[in-house]
Amino acid sequence: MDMVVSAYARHVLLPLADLVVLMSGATTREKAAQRTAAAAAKHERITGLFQEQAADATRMNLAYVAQQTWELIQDYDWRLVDRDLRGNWAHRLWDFTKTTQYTGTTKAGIGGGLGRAISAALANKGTGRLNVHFQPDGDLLFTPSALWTLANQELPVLIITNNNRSYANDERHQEEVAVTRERPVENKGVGIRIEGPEVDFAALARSYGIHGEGPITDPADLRPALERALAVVLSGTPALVDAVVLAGR
Ligand SMILES: Cc1ncc(C[n+]2csc(CCOP(=O)(O)OP(=O)(O)O)c2C)c(N)n1
Repeated sequence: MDMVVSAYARHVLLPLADLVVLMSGATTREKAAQRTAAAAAKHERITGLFQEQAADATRMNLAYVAQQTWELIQDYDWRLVDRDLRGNWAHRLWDFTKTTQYTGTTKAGIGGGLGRAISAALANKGTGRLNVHFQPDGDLLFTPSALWTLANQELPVLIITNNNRSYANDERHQEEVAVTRERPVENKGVGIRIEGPEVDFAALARSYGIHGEGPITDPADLRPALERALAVVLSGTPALVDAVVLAGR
């Protein structure tokens, strides 16, 4: 039987699920319990793998950056103001308990990251919330003047670059296209890799009047840099930590 229910899904779905279980026969309930247990076991196994990667302090991987940031901010009233790292590492490792803790997007034109962080930080201004923002390097190079706006408006945002020194998403596309069109794959980085010279994002931040840390290439240097930047942000102004990460997820 189909039944139309007009309601807010978030208010109705959980009680509805309970009701369905109550109305189900013993076999259905048993099957549901088995599925729940299997999903819980899978969740635990996958979380374990994520945490293993996050604990790997031998290289600047995205899981490590997310974890180091989390350990520092978890006791504050934090907000991830657009966007998560590639691979959604904050969502994999952080404990999100409120919908308001994330104002990010999954898909968007590049150059929009800091603009969206600015609007969230404006909304959070004066509330004591801690704005945290992961910033891909290519995205930042499209709209660096957003750094000036942050400084000008005294918006306390902790910016951590996801600096893989590449427009990496396009590098993957270039590779696929090269294979399909039988062109040399080694050319995939032409116009895409942000190297020779590398951009000094900490210096870029400083040039706009923002506290800059980095470039951080040694995992051991990340936490102290994050701590210094956090102190600046807690004093009410923005700070940027340039984390040079490995490409990929
Ligand atoms: C305005 C605009 N131009 C080009 C693209 C195509 N595009 C999608 S992702 C990407 C590269 C993004 O590089 P970066 O911001 O450094 O992130 P990464 O892929 O390295 O994680 C490009 C060029 C786009 N989405 N929007």
